[in-house]
Amino acid sequence: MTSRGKFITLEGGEGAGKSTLLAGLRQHLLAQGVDLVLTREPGGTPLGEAVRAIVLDPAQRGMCAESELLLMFASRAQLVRECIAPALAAGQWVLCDRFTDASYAYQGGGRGVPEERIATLEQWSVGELRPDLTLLLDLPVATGRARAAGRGEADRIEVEADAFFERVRAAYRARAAAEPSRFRVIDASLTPAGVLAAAIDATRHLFGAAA
Ligand code: T5A
Repeated sequence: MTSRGKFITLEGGEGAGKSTLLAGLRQHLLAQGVDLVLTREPGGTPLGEAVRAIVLDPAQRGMCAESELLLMFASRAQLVRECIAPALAAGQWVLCDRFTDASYAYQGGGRGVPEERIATLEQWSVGELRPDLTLLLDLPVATGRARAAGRGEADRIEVEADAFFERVRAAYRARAAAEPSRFRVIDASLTPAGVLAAAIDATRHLFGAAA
């Protein structure tokens, strides 16, 4: 019988270095012989990528918090069924750039949507699926925004005020503190090599005693 694969998620504020880490971690896991699926949220499926285009579109400035949350979960419900659950069942590992913690941080912490409402949607669209490991790249808001600013035009969420991103950061840190066995908080102000080394260290237990 095939054993279930491992599910790793990357989280953090804007410009924290998730994409940079994803590339390095991918290389490392492949070198370990892991059969790996990379994906992202919002996105990862044709439906999810269409949702992503809508939620990040600066022209959608009138989007209310409830619509934003439901769109994130529409993308997630599709991704879980079309990609994540089948891959894990087939023994593949899944490395996902953001997952449900982002909804608690951005729509919960950032926009003020009550946590219980997010938990209801999580139960409905994700069921019992939780990451085996969540790497939280933690960085002062100003540093992350300065990094992200180097990439050109800001998307609909990136134009929010610093106070919004401070609430997002606080919500992420609170989640990590509440679930220390799932989260590893990484100091994202380290060099890219330092961040990768910390992430690799955090994945060791997923390989069992042999790694
Ligand atoms: N969202 C998402 C919600 O509101 N709710 C949800 O439920 C979900 C799933 C998605 C947006 O949607 C929101 C959150 C987001 O606003 P995204 O694609 O995840 O967006 O994009 P961002 O968070 O905007 O990700 P970024 O691309 O901004 O940041 P990354 O990937 O964290 O950062 P990265 O690797 O691109 O690096 C940014 C810059 O910094 C440099 C890189 O070279 C690059 O120039 N850099 C470093 N510099 C110094 N030291 C390091 N260690 C560095 N690492 C990277």
